[in-house]
Amino acid sequence: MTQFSKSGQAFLLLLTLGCSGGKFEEGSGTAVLASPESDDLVEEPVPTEPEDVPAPIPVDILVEEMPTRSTEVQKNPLFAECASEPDRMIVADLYQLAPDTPKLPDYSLLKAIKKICLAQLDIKVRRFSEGFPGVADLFEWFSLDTRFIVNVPQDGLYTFKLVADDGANLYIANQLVIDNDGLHPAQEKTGTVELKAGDANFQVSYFQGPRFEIALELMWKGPNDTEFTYIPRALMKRPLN
Ligand SMILES: [Ca+2]
Repeated sequence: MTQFSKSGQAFLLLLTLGCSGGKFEEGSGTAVLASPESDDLVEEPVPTEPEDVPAPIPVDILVEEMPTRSTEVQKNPLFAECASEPDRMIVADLYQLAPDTPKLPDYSLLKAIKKICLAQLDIKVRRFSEGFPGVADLFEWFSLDTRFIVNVPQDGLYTFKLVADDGANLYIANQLVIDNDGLHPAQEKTGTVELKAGDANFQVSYFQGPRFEIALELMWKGPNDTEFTYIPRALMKRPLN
């Protein structure tokens, strides 16, 4: 919205209030109002054709037209409560790790803090300072054990690519397909496996070492594909337990 139209609406609002409150002196030809940019009083001419004046826009509509960046982040967070996001099929147990943990933990020795859900494993290298829903300030030394079901479209050889900062492993049907474990900046590893058509249990175990950067991307290339793509969300389901 331009400064001109904003000050025009403020003017009209004051004009309306002035007329209804009886404070406006009829026939003076000018109205005194406060500029939105300063406390100085300015004079502006009063329109002579009041029937052409549009109604002032309500203040609450003006406020709604100006979204902030923080509301955008809240609308599509990386990690969300599973109950509030039923379209997110990747379920992750969140664990806190001891500082200086050098590799993926033994989950049987830890207790998960909570469950969260992701829409896709498409987290390119980025700074992570948002924390998790209900667990603020956890930016480093955490692990996500993610699970989901993929409806494999046809029999054949599938190649997977796993990019992680820090470490991550891919398991399909409890078999290790890619080992990209350890403390490191974003690093890519690939692995090939023969799959049958139908549902397969996927597990991507991930951990973040020192703050702030994170990355976690899983892509695949099927028997007829020439390029890697993310696994289509339409082929994913939440795990049974
Ligand atoms: Ca890191």
